[in-house]
Amino acid sequence: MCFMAAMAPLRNIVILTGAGISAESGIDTFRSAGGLWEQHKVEDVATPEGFARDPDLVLRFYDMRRAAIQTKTPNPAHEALAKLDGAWGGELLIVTQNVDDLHERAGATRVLHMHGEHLNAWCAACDARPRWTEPLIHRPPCPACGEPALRPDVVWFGEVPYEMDRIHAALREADLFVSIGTSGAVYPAAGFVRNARSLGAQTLELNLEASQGSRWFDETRLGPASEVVPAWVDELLGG
Ligand code: BV8
Repeated sequence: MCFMAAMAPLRNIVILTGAGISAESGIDTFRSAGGLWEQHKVEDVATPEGFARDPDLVLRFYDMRRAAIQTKTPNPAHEALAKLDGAWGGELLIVTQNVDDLHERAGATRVLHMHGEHLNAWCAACDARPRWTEPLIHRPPCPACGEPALRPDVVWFGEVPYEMDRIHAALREADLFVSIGTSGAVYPAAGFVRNARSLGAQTLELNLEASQGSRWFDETRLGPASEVVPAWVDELLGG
């Protein structure tokens, strides 16, 4: 049942994206077979404790991914969201769990990286967040303070995601919440659909397969993002 046709006029949209939207660009997801976490125990590479225990392992894990994303390109799903961003007259916020820059490279501007970005570093000495495309394993000096104290600017487990107040303000105003390419395994992102529902928004999930949160969505459309996302955007803009 397509509820879109029966919806009240749409003004404000919040879109949550996860690794699945970048999968067809050749960027590994976390939990699919052979995904990122299978090659590494999460607690070894995506926690402050893991970084303190073995900084070289963690820096190499992120150096490999930072280099990899710079060889990838946006896919039709990123391009469709960028088209929607450019055409949508109401409020629109793309909250991404992804640390790649494919939304921006497709042309989207209203993007919020709640878990940080591969292409930023974060200085533990002076708190600067310089744009960064090179490896960190050799402990390069921070451009701002000169200290060899740069880490990936990525939110690890147990760390607080970025701009939560801005995200919750957008959810409060949302008429439609759309989740794309995420397993619904990690909080607080996995709870946004329930926040949105409780605040009166319609909820739509676009994913390759049912997720841990599918039961909370008014509608779930299954298929690869490169197909289901452009179809949804065309329906929304055409409608
Ligand atoms: C926090 C950055 C406090 C690093 C990531 C018990 C219960 C509830 C919560 C917790 C708990 N114990 C601990 C917690 C908190 C914890 C948590 O949720 N743990 C989980 C494991 C239970 N969360 C935290 O620690 C967070 N911080 O809670 O702080 C706080 C909170 C709010 C306010 C104040 C204080 C911080 C978590 C951030 C961790 N960092 N990433 C990096 O990238 O290296 S997590 C990482 O995994 C992603 O960023 C993402 O968030 C998460 C899930 O990944 P997905 O994007 O969903 O990818 P996944 O592979 O799982 O799924 C891919 C999906 O795509 C699948 O559904 C698949 O079917 C689909 N797909 C595949 N191909 C396609 C496709 N879809 C469409 N097309 C395709 N072609």
